[in-house]
Amino acid sequence: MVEGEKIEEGMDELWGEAVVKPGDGSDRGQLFRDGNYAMFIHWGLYSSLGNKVEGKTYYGIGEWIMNRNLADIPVDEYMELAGEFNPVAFDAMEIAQLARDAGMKYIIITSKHHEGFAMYHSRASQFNIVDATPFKRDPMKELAAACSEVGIGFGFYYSHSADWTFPGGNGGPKTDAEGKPATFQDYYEKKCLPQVKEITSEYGPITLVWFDTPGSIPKEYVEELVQVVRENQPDALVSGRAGHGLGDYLTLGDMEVPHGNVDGMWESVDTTNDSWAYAWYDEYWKTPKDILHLLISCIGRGGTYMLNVGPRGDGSIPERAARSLRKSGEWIERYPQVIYATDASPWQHALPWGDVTAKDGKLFLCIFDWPESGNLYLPGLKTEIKSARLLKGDTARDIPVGTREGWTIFELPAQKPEKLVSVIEVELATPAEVDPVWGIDPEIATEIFAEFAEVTGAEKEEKKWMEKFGEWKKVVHVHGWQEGGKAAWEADVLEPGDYIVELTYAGEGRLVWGVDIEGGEHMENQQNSSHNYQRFPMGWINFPEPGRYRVSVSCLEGNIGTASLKSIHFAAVV
Ligand code: JFZ
Repeated sequence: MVEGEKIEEGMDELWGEAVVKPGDGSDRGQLFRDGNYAMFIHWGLYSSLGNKVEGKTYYGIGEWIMNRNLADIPVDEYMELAGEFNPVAFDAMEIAQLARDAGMKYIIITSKHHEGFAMYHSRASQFNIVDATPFKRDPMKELAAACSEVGIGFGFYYSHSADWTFPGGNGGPKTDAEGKPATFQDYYEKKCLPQVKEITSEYGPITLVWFDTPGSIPKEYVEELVQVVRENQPDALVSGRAGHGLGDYLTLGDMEVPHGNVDGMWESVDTTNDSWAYAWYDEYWKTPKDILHLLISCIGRGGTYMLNVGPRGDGSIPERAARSLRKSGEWIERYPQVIYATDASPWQHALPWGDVTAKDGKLFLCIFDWPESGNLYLPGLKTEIKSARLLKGDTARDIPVGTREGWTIFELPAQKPEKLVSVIEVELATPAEVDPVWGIDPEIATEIFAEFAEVTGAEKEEKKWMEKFGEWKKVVHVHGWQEGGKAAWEADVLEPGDYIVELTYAGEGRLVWGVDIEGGEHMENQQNSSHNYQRFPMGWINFPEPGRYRVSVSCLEGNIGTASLKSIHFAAVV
């Protein structure tokens, strides 16, 4: 390659089409059906920089540090980092034990990320942790052994398309050492294929190969890579980001928990702070409660959650991340029945106070926001309840249940039994039958997303943007409002009376919105807007009786062309 050559492609070019088919129902799916929760680890040469290069900090996902949007480091200079890489604090048993204590069922770790450095002993490339560093050990051998010792699964992340330091890799140097043009095929044959053979044959049984960011990789290469995994590891899953629909399951966008249930086999990947790889400044950690909330929501929507930690360059795990994982893990250890091998919520979306998982004729109502009134309101359940018990670890107490206007009402003590998430176990007389209609909670503010609206005279669309480097956000919004355009929802009301209505939207400048109850009140109000999605108050509206209502929102005046609606909120006036 040419001295000082830099990588050219940005984030969009490298990603390509990430979408896939749902699971084929083979035995390979067992991992997701039982597991539901895994540890992801991003660890490589970039970890030793931690987003600081020659005294200057670059903000964004750490594993992209050499990219032109961050420190823009020339390839040869970057490769020299290996000579100093010496993760002496790496302790495979400690990491495996942490994952186990966290309640995670397997670990997926970067064998090679876009930087091209093999974190294991590769024969296909000298640019690896055994041959190119003073460390000289193969940490992947150690971690594979440690995982098997503590009884959890082990698997690899492998960046098959992007390789920023090998000639011909996507985003990598365009010429080889002699300055001759290099093709993707060169990279594929000399490095990618042999390395995928290595990681699938030299580390014992692995649970999953997590290919990432297919970019422009041609289909026949992906077919061959998947074939290699099938032959060497017949029980291993292949991630959806292998590309060309050849993976076993769908990986949603990063850090994305869907609002509605998603069928088929899928996972959501997320990280304990805001970066996948270690970033020295990033101390914005998910709390134990955040972690449980995200995990339970994922399971409630029918998926699996994989949560990342980024070890430092010396191999140690940031203590705050470890603490959050252990704390949430202690909760999971008390309530494994709520998490493992459970099914999605029959309500198909979150409820104002929490979320639901289900298993063997039981519902687990997971309460994130404990209601102060002593009543928990559940809309739409049509099945007879045999028993309802408020759990406290291994002990449980029966709680009174009543019904009114099609709602089920649980009587709760004033004190919540658990600081993080309290659980009511509901045993049903017959399989759960639920009307997944939205209920406007009498006590806890209820947010209903535009995603679920019936839209006329406007557009409902998914929008994706990069909030900051490496942080992708997604929203389903309603925009393109025409005269008379409406986003409408059906919702059940239990307690009649006045409710405060707020809207979450983005836009520019002044906007006037209208809210209508079909056959009832109309209200409208003017507010400013923001380029970020923010919540703006609209006013009070009255639901005169209990029952089902149809509520609609329209954009009436102002910079209507910029108006982008995300959700509507209702909170009972107290
Ligand atoms: C990719 C990588 O580029 C990143 O470094 C990290 O490994 C992450 C887990 O995966 O980034 C992506 C790829 C696809 C999406 C988002 C981030 N996506 O489709 O939303």
